[in-house]
Amino acid sequence: MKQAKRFLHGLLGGALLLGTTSGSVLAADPEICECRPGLEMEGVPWVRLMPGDMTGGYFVLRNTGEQDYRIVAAEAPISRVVELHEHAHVDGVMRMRQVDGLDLPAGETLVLEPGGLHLMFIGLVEPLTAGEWVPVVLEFDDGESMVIHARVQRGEGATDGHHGHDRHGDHHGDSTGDHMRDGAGGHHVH
Ligand SMILES: [Cu+2]
Repeated sequence: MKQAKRFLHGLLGGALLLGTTSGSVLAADPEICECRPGLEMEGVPWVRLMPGDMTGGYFVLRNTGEQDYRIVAAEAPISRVVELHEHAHVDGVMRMRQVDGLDLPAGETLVLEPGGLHLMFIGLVEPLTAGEWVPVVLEFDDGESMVIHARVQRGEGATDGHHGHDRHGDHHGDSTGDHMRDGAGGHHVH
């Protein structure tokens, strides 16, 4: 969340602050997931910044509830079509292909990530901008839907659902040796 805010801040400061003054604009982080009961978004959903007219979207969604879910479609204002895709080895080559749905049974976690399941945004209506938030509607097999917000960013390097790559301000006098830092030291998971 912190990271998202800083990103938004930079964006607004850079380009979009045309006569708007208040900091209240900056508080307008979109809700990452207007989740259905039992569902929790882990980390920040993201859309890859890509040249061309299609790109992928990724998120990690946990089902902590009792109810099984199945996502059967998605749509977003940034592209004409959003498909549900998987990567699969076909004759030794990784290919993407469309799937009918994404299952999210009770107690399970649905992971959309580069090289695996993903949302495919096809026919982008205009070029994306890093830091931009994209609303995505996920539609379920029971006719219900929910909105998530994904942030546009460059490839895996940035934040693909892992965290702790960007923790500044933690560098104070660490003279006790590197071996202290083994493991998941600096990662705060919420
Ligand atoms: Cu794809």
